[in-house]
Amino acid sequence: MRYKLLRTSIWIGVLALLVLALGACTTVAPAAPAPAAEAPVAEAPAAGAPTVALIYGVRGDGFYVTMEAGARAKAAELGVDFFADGPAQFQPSLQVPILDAVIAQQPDAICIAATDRQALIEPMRRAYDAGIHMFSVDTFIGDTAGDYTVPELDWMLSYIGSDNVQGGEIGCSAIIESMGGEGKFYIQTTQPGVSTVEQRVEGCEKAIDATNGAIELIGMDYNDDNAAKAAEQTAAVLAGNPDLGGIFGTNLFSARGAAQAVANAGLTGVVKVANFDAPEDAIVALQDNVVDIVIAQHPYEMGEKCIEFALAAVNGDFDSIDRRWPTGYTIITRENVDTEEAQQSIYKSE
Ligand code: T6T
Repeated sequence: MRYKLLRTSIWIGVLALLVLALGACTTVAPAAPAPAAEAPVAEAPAAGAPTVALIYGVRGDGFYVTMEAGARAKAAELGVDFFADGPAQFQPSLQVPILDAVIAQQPDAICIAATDRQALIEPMRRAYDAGIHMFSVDTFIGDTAGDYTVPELDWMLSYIGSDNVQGGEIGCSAIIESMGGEGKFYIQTTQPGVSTVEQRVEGCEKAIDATNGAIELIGMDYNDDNAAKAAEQTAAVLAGNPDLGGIFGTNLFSARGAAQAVANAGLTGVVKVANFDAPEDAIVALQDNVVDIVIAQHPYEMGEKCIEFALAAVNGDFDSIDRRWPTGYTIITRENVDTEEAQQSIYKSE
């Protein structure tokens, strides 16, 4: 009975948020796209089929695997030559050489998930200076929260990705609700300088602040996008804080590690977990009560949209490119996990 009430209250909390912000549906619709881009100073389209490259954040991450699948399918549909590459670890020092190698191949456009909001500005600008149309997918660069209309970043044609502040707030509000609105809270995240996870933390802190001190944030650890490290750090926090009530894992690896630590400590159902990202194992953890909400992004759509925009740029149709394309979420709970919509939002693993 207690469990049923708990589940219901999680669901009501999530629904309340969604109803307030966006309407009573588990799909969180994106906000209206930002105005169209101005035509950049870029070279004329190459003869023959245009080529678009996707440079993702890290290899083997279901989120980027799914994004690549969306981009590849859309490229095949629209007659675009497509290739993708990315580093073995989520690190600018490994991603920049890949970007440089891609620039040398002179594609018409690059869709890139920058692994650092500052370190990638200059290398990405090099690509633009080489006449390549530039798009951000997932993460953005700079300090303007993904606003590419500002003069210093107006060479970037679009930022295609989730509203990450909103996502963090949804996840943490749901967990706070399931904690009865009070208690100790902890955040597992990847590394500083990554726009997406930084914004998710910001959204989570908004939810915590809204409790006026009833929820205490006892700490946040950086796991370098490594689930084993996240599990180790979370285990130490659980051991030192037997009254911990809730955890937010800000991405796939952070949440995977946090969930493993909670299960290993025998605290399933006692410590509530908000799981950002939706790989298969997060869905299993949800069904096993180890995590309580899964926030699925729409990476397939990010990949598709970037190819569409890239082709528009190659064709000189800049008016049809939105500077900002938010992709929305599917919020998965134990109530709706078996629906077609929830099942379709689970990330691909290969
Ligand atoms: O959460 C996604 C992505 O949005 C983020 O920028 C990095 O981590 C993921 O790829 C999941 O591992």
